[in-house]
Amino acid sequence: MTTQAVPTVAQAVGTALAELGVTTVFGVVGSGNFHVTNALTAAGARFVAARHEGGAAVMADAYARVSGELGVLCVHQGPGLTNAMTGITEAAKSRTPLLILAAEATAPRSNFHIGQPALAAAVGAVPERVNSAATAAADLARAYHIAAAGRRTVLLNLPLDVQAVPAPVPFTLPAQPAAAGPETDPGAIAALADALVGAQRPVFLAGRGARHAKEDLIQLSERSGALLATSAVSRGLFRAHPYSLDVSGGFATPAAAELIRNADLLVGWGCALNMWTLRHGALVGEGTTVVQVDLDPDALGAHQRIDLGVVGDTAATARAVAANLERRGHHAPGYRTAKVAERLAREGRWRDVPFEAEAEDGRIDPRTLSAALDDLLPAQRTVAVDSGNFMGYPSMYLDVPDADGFVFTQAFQSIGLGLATAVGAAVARPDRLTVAALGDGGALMGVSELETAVRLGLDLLVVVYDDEAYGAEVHHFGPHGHPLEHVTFPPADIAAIARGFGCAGVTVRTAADLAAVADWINGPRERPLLVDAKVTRGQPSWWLAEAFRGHRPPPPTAPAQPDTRPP
Ligand SMILES: Cc1ncc(C[n+]2csc(CCOP(=O)(O)OP(=O)(O)O)c2C)c(N)n1
Ligand SMILES: [Mg+2]
Repeated sequence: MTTQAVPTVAQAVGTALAELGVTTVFGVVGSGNFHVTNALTAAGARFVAARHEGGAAVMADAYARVSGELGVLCVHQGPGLTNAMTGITEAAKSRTPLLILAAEATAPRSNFHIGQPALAAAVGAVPERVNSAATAAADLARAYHIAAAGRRTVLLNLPLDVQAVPAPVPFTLPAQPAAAGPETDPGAIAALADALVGAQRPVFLAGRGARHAKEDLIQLSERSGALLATSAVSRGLFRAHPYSLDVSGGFATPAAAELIRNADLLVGWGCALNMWTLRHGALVGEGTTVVQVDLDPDALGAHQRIDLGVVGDTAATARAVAANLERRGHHAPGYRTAKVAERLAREGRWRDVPFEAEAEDGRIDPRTLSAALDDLLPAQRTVAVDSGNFMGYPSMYLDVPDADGFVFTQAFQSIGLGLATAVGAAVARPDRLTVAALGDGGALMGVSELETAVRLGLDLLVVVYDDEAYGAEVHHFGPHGHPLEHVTFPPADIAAIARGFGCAGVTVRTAADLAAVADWINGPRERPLLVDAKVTRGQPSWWLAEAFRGHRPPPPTAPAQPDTRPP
């Protein structure tokens, strides 16, 4: 920390952010963000140094999701920002409140110069800039407000020349206008109440926008007899509730899918009702009434035809509808019959669904692995999942204690984010064991953050579902006779790689090999453990075919002649 009397703009910005309440900042430090980072930490914030900006961005996103705080990422100009772009895109698509402090090369001929605002805009982040010393406090206040109150991912560019000049004294941030929530139309409240009164088998689907509305939704569901389901990102919200269906969509158990399909009323609460949650509409029965409640009018009906759209906060709307039902004396058992309760108790979890383990020499069925891990892990856990064919196994076999216990950075469907997601979540919840569930492809893509996990001393278990392949592509294209040489790999000793980073490492080929995992879990857990689980390769996961329907046309059968077109 320099001792000059008048702080520079860089120093004033860092200090002001810590004073605004920023506690934790993720990043990689270069010359351009050196001073702002030091000012943040001098004023009391914690800086978590990642090994790649892609990891830092995802850590900041996951930290925000789990802690409920504003996420803050701090990067060098140019490549520091481009390295972070995939994580920034994930955050922007997820509406994560995230403030990115990025140095910005001012000289157009600098090697570091790129169009940073255009880059942000291209991925749905909000470009902002500290334009001058005179406007710096107002610029910072505006960017912070858009990110925190507006729940947006904001790129605050910090031009190098502006950073270096003295800041105004005092450096006072102007107050920002209080956000006015939308007035919910009383007619829409009454219409939703009418729909609930008329329904015999209502089901609630709670998305990210209902994470804060748990208690209000449970109360309304009790009054109206609704079953409770979530989208994948809100998994865990209704955990342990006797009428919880867990996740709706591709991850749903057969029992949950059938109960949702047989609903006569579906109400989406802060939930996009997209193809993932409704299996391309297959979970919407013929004649089912669909209602959607969302803060954002543009979200209504965007993915799924709806019969009624309600603009409003999910918690406030649920309370208003419950009050309406109370006035009418409506209190119905609805879908909450003894038969449904029994069925959910019997077959409400994937772990209750029988399967025949796939046999392959020296390899373990991913379901056997996941169920055994679920038994071994402490109940207080955070589960972070990467993308790939394997992803359904940890997502559905590993129980989570609540919605903060499941971190699903899948809005951009990028592989390679799972490990950094787990690191950010572990920083947010050091009281819980964090589990990173990765494919071998995603694990090797994001592997540098193993060093971060070791350095930070995180309570972290990394499980690699290692099929030595991009299994998602193998199972999609293989059955059609396409060549697979670019999506299959020779065996890699990922446990040894992890040991090189300072982790403990175990290779698992049979259920008996899990004894070493149990020892680690029940021991002092002094260093993270990576489990390289050599999983069977014969079958695609149950949800994969469903997922591929969403974003790729069915592959043609392999042509007789070699085909060099990209898939
Ligand atoms: C950054 C990125 N690159 C490529 C893809 C395409 N892709 C989707 S799944 C997948 C395979 C992932 O392999 P792995 O992590 O081993 O999981 P598996 O499918 O084998 O279970 C790939 C390459 C992607 N989604 N994101
Ligand atoms: Mg794989």
